[in-house]
Amino acid sequence: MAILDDISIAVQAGKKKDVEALVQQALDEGVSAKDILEGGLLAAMDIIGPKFKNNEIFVPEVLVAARAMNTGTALLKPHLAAAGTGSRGKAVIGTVKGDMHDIGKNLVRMMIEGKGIEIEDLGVDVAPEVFVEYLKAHEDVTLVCFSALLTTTLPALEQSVKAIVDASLHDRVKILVGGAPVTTEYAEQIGADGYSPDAGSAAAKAAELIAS
Ligand code: B1M
Repeated sequence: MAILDDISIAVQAGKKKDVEALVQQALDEGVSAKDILEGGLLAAMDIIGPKFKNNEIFVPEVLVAARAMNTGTALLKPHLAAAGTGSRGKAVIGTVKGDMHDIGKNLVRMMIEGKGIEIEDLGVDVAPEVFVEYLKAHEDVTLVCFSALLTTTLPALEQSVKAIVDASLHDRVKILVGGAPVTTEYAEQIGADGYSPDAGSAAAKAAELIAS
């Protein structure tokens, strides 16, 4: 579909305003949010990823592309999953310490919200003690979601899980982890309660963990 290619090209070029206008146009033309996400926005990241790896493009270009991408996903938010009526529970999410990647985390947050779960977003580069302080101050939160995108921040993921356990919060709070370098085996090894490879399955897992 031409408009999806246009969205992908605009994201790659970091043209935030064009992305905004094109995503809105696609929605107005009746293209589904899922198709816009997968065929336009994520398709752009599939092109950017290898170029970044091969040093064909660099951090500044990827950063503006990521901003354009986040603008597009924010527009899709109300369409990606209908919000449930009433709260099905409370959760908190963040990207672990040392890690600045937030596109995947933002998608996971949106999909979890779509399940009717209230979720606070602590942002990126979140230290384990910040999660712990938040959970101590919010006793009705029963799920913490950690996102990690770098192999070098996997230790921070493990430390975040350990901090929850050490603070004696694990009886009340379930732990969901994910991100490109994370696997089911690694999640089990570090003591997380759940792992999901993508935003859709993360939302389903979040609902399951909150209900258990
Ligand atoms: Co970064 N980066 N980056 N980067 N970056 C990767 C991850 C990399 C694979 C690129 C590459 O070399 N091919 C590589 C990591 C290699 C590795 O560790 N094995 C890499 C690197 C090396 C780096 C730097 C070190 C580069 C440098 O400075 N030399 C640096 C590190 C900065 C830091 O964090 N401290 C860096 C910086 C950046 C930017 C800032 C420029 C930018 C991020 C901007 C932003 O996020 N606002 C960036 C980007 C955009 C990427 C790529 C191109 C795209 C990531 C992305 O958003 N993907 C990425 C290459 C790639 O992935 N192809 C790359 C789309 C997103 C929807 O997917 O994030 O995987 P993803 O999320 C998915 C799942 O993983 C899952 O669901 C999401 C949706 O389906 N998921 C969860 C994520 N969190 C979850 C949590 C869950 C469950 C599922 O439960 C709680």
